[in-house]
Amino acid sequence: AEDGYDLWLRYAPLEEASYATPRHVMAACSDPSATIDAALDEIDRATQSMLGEALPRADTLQGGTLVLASPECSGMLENLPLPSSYEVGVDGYAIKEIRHSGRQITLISAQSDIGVLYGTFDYLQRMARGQNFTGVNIVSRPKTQLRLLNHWDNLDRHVERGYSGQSIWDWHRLPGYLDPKYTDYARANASIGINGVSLTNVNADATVLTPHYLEKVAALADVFRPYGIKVYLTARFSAPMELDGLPTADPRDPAVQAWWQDKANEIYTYVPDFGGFLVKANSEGQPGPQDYGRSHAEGANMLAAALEPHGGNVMWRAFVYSAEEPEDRVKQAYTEFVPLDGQFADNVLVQVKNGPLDFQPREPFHPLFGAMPETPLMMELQITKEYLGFSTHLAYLGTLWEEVLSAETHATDQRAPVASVIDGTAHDYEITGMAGVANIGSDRNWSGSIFDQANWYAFGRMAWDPDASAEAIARDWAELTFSRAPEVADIITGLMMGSREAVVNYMTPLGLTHLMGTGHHYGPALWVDDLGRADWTPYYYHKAMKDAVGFDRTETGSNAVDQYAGPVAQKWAGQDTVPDELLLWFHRVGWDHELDNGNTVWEELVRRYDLGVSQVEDMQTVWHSLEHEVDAERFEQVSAFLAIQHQEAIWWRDASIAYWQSVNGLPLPEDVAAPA
Ligand code: GCW
Repeated sequence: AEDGYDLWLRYAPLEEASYATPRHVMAACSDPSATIDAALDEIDRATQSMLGEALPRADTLQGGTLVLASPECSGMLENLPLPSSYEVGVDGYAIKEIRHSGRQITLISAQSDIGVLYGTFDYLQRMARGQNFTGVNIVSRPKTQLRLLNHWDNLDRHVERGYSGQSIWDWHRLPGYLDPKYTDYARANASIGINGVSLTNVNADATVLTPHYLEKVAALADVFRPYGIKVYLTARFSAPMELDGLPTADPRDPAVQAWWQDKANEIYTYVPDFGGFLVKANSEGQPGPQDYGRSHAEGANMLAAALEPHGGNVMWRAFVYSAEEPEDRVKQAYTEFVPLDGQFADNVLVQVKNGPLDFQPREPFHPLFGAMPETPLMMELQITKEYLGFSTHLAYLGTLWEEVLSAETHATDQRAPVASVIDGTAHDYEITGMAGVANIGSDRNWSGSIFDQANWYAFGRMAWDPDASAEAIARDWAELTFSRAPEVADIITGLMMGSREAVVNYMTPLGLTHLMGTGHHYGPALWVDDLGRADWTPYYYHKAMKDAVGFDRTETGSNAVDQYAGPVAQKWAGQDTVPDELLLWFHRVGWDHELDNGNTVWEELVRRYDLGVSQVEDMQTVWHSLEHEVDAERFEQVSAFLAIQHQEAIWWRDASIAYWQSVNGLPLPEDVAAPA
């Protein structure tokens, strides 16, 4: 059934095989590792599905053989030209058609078996997209080292901000029962280069660190290992107190340090290649080093010291802000972390959300990017759509991520786009990484909707290559998921490329932000002004009054704009130079403030809300044109979700306009259609 379970690994039958389609497959070693076996299995499965029968295995070289080889797997064939580590790094790969011992072969090779597996997935996906392999010559290496999914999954299987069912980790049945889904999950991740998963919620308690759970964690790690995926866990800072009754969790206390060292040693007896800890500390009520007057660096370094002998890393989140702190929320992380630059241990990465607020439909890039040259910064993206309509609204996030990754920080003499900070080139970081908050759950289609699978896919591709094009990724996904017919793939790619801007238009145009319903973050709540916590209150973010709207973050206001490098700050500080998209994020202006296109802010707001609704209508029309190109099951589900999105875009528009009018008393602009 076309229920979405197969994700982008559907391997739809090929009408005709490319001329250079191999006739046999072989690994260049007689006793392949579990990873090479996984690659061979994937080739079986994929060719069975695409070509009607699995490629036969060859044990001697013949013309037309697909050969898998690495330094570990080369014994059976002499003098195979393996790529150098300069070309492919530890886990990149090469796919080449070559002549070897007088035979024409296709060689997938790497410096490691996992590189071969990545190359195999790339090869099979290209085959699925109908690529012709004659003379193929592909070299790919990831630009970041740590490419992680962060699950916000609790042990009771509730997923924080999850919209696709319960957690896929069935803790109750682990370790005795290994759901085959875990293997499919690992395949999907490996197919896009993801090499780590943090299993538990950053808000979870410390239970997962107990032996009873570590056994279960070990069972998952065993399933993932052949696919190159390491397991990480969240480490609640107060764990020594909660699990073993220590009187304190102060990172300077030797007993606390010893506790973490013992705990790390213990974890490695269960999971010898354990990746490390992900930590949310002193943020939204979580315990942390500041409870004892210690800095984030001291806290992170204590955990880092415990992991260091085993080669593990600490990912310390920079998502910190507090209600007691009067400083503008979007400034607080920079204020706290920049002074700590250079103080973190070598195996610590600071994990920073793409923007300074919280995964909004649009934010400027986080000012920490470029501001911590001595501290490896990872980027944290949110794949699950907490603020973008959960799993019913169609919003392809590739464009959102491309926007932030390509933004220029001007942190060095070069323009230093955010991507160059993340891939380590701007500041010569020793370790690099990217994390995505997973949108995966127990739903049959994994992600809650078919189009949300594209966000998982795009995350992996962009973690591998932060300079990748959102459009190219959308097209690859559309071809793999729906159809390799160019007309169909074009239409679906177009639909995806405009989708996020539609959401921005009907929810938070012109730099407005954080106007969603309190707590659940679904639907408009612009009018909420009395939550008792300014930093969670919509009014705090728009500050609309009779004469003006927007948050002044220039010198005359919070001056958050000053946290950016000179050229960026200058541009955004000017009401005439800031792009319209960020106007009300940085500025407070009159409703009659005129924009470049001649509209007043009021007129433009109304126009954009309307545009957002009509963009969703266009998406519906376009989707309906595909009725006969897409299977009925997926067609109907997408259609129904688009209808929900349409209704809710109208809800956003009408509620927003009505609220603004109750404040500014202005009539609807004349040339703009009245809300239905
Ligand atoms: O986006 C906000 C969410 C919280 C989340 C927090 C965080 C895990 O509303 O649910 O908690 O961010 O990133 O820590």
